[in-house]
Amino acid sequence: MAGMDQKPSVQIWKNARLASFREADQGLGIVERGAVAARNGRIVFAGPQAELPAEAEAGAIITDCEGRWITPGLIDCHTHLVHAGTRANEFEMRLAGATYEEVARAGGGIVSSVKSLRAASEDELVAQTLPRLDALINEGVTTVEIKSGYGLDLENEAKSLRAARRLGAERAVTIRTTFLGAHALPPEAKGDKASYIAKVISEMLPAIAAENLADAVDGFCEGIAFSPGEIAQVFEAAKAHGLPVKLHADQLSNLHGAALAASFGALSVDHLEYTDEAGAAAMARAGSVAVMLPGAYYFIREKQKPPLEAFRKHGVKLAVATDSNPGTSPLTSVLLAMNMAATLFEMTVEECLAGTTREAARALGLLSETGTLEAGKWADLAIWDIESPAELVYRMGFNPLHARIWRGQS
Ligand code: DI6
Ligand code: FE
Repeated sequence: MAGMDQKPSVQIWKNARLASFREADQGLGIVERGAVAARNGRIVFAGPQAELPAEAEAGAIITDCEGRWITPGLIDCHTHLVHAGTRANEFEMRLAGATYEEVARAGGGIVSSVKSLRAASEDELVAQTLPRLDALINEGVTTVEIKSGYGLDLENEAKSLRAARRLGAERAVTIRTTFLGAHALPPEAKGDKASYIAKVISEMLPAIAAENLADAVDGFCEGIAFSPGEIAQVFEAAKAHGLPVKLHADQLSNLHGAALAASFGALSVDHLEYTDEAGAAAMARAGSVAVMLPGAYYFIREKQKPPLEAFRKHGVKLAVATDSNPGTSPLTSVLLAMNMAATLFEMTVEECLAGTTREAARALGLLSETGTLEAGKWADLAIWDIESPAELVYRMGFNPLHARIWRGQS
């Protein structure tokens, strides 16, 4: 009787307003009287309802959206969602006057999250991360990137990435994993960055690649982390394993990380507060997406804003993400990240919305699968109780999600 349980394979969402974010269209790609049809988890039609092929409706499950807006499912393209414990104590230290760098040098910072993560089992990591993932999912997020970087040895980096992969089995969401071994120096390295980087390259990366635990490789290029030369070695190794790269660059100072990442054809370069125009031009040539992380800028009260004008002038694509992490951005709201990008970085509504859909998909190398409402892509949709798309950026701490569809399933 298996056949009786099978759902009709065509689903249609009618009577909707669409913001398709199709690149071929202007602006948000708005269709006022629109419909989306999906079969077997993929969009087969997205456009004016009047053009919906009549034969598609026979036997289909039809949902009347009653004039609600449909956008592509949101994408959080930069998170450190898998971590253990919190750093609320450091937050209190900083409120009492300590800077992020002072906290890090005092043995706090990333290293304190490393201790917590190493003490947690894979099951505990999954359990601690699920509420954060659910917070994103409840806002219409259908794809989440998750980095390692709090393990800093093979066992614990692999544990983090396995936990991240498991989250994708526990929930109806696409997870992309990133190996961030070059995030910080573990305490046992006793200041020897060269030996640690050698270990990342010769021990950790090969094992992680062999187990197919990572979809990309990231690094933290900063005075308190790793130098451009050290990051270049990691990127060479990533390339040798056929893995794309991305970089935390120019967040606290300008080490020309953006240009370095671009020279390796990075999928994205992230943070970028101190990037100069040459860096922006190099990113444009390489097609690397600039990922704006206003949650970290806000939370550590940075003063320097990323050079949005230079990015626009050179045609760099802009994404927006939460950077969800326990130290500098304990944020699990893509909607609030968009509001911050608009308010703090003066990004437009269109930039913010494209930055959490189409451009976030591009930043993950997933633009052919998701990020816009177009035939052939996964049926990843967010259906909203709003009057206009600007409301998604405008409101603070309010969630107007009506329904979320991941690969055709609600
Ligand atoms: N930049 C960040 O903002 C986070 N990592 C990074 O490379 C901070 C991570 C932390 O402080 O735990
Ligand atoms: Fe980050």
